[in-house]
Amino acid sequence: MNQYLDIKPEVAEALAAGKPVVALESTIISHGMPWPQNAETAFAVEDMIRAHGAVPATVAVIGGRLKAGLEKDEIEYLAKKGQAVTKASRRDLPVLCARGEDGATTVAATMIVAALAGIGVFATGGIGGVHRGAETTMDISADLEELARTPVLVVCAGAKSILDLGLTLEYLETKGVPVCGYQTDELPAFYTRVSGFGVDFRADSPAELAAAFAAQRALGYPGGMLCTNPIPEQYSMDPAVINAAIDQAVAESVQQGIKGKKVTPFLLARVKELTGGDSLASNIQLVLNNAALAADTAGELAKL
Ligand code: PSU
Ligand code: MN
Repeated sequence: MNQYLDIKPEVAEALAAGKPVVALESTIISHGMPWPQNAETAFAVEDMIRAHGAVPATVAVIGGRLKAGLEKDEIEYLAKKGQAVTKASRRDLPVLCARGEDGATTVAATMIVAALAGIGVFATGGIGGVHRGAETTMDISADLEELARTPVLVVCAGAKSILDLGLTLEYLETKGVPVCGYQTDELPAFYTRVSGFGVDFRADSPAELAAAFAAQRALGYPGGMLCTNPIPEQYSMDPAVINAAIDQAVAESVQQGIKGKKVTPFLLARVKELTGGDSLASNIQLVLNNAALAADTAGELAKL
């Protein structure tokens, strides 16, 4: 096992027994939601995964250790510390390990730790992607590169239109990352079920999704797969309301010269302020929905 990795005993036992395990990220806890909803959601997501027959492994860096599976007090610690925790993507892990520091892992960093631990399925809310204006800023999330190189199935609700969704799909196509729509032919846009962009393939059941990912593994591809799962109808938001908030947040980020790793947390926080509690409630529901699908798919994968 890697010298920096700690696998929670419950997770290690499940992996050794070939039982389904689902990884979860922690940037969503520290940077994606406010206290105390962030801790409540993290616990509810773990409960949802258990209710669907899998073992949850929330990932983070604590004191320089890469944790595959957190204890409740560790989740609470990250949730309370919030934005003061380092947002950790691929490039940040080595320094945090060397210095013995804490980090909340993004999709990219969570995939790295999941793969080191032997976990194949990961549930989250939204992934990073190609930002609007990337043709001049070159702001492209390391999440996309990680999907190209690390063999983990990531279940999300699509990407927020804080990103350029068309360019994000082009990038994934170039990198050979299969993009699945779960029970849909269209890429969902996180708060809404539609985006106007098509996905590569559609899966209508966890078994179908698991079979596609198993085939990708059998082909020996280095990279992962992205499953986009639309937000349940009753929690989806009015596209006009959410898109107005997103447009305003993007304009403010440009005016204020926000750059680098601060861009995404700035946009997420601003969209949340502009839309009040509505977007937070939707965000929580879609993460729960993704957790259930990821757990069911991990269960199907374990049978193959
Ligand atoms: N998009 C969301 N919610 C999130 C994130 C992105 O809708 O919480 C977080 C995830 O952890 C994602 C990270 O991996 O932001 C991407 O950051 P960046 O764009 O800086 O790579
Ligand atoms: Mn970026």
